[in-house]
Amino acid sequence: MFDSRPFIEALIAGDQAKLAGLTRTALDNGVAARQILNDGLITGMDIIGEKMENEDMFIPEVLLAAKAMSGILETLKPLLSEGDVRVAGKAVIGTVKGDLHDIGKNLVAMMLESSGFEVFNLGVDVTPEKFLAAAKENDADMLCLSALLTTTMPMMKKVIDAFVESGMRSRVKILVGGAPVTQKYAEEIGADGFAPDAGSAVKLAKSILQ
Ligand code: B1M
Repeated sequence: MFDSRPFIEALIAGDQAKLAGLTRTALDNGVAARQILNDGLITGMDIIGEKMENEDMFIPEVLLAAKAMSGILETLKPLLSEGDVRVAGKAVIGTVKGDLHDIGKNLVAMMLESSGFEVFNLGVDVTPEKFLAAAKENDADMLCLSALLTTTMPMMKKVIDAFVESGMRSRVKILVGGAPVTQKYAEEIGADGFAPDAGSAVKLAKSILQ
């Protein structure tokens, strides 16, 4: 029987070496990569998301856990046949044009990926046209926009306008986030939701795509 607890503990501790050892041993003992991913890592990330929301875990620890998980994902990816991973949805994410902050956005991307989303991370300083092209090309269900500056927040509205004008708006849920962004602002610009942190972004994304 697969015991997921050591994986969850090592993930919460951000201990990539321990996680790598546990993964190697489990694979050698015939545990499926899918089971390690779903029962160990994704469950662990769900717990971390809750801890983050409750302020039992803070950004540096969460970044460490996210990094550790990304490392193990690289090991598991080739072993996961198509259909093994619960694909929760396809998400395009990026920091809007004029804004170069990416730490929080990358954390959201990693946590979405860890929670079963296929994520297309466009990076920083992303134009509305680039968001639109990526959503079309990848048949995205969801768009996640990040802005850390009050001066770049209006760019989120420009992205939403571009989706409306192209006729794509009804096909893609749009979530926004970043330190200066609020629920009220999200409603004003016509976004489908706002998440104050990466943990709630995953929760919101899952509930909105259900
Ligand atoms: Co800048 N910066 N910065 N900065 N920077 C802030 C944002 C600022 C608040 C600092 C301050 O003055 N107190 C201020 C903005 C003021 C304002 O607009 N009101 C500021 C400024 C002014 C600037 C420059 C203009 C400074 C200058 O050059 N004069 C300049 C702008 C450059 C540009 O973008 N064009 C600038 C530059 C930089 C650095 C390059 C040096 C660096 C960024 C490095 C990088 O990202 N690779 C930087 C940093 C590090 C910061 C602070 C200190 C930290 C940001 C951060 O990474 N936080 C920041 C002050 C602060 O926020 N305390 C500041 C940690 C991160 C995990 O949190 O990004 O909030 P956060 O992400 C959270 C949530 O917001 C949410 O989830 C994340 C995880 O929980 N979230 C989402 C984020 N995106 C989401 C998307 C979603 C959902 C949730 O989609 C659905």
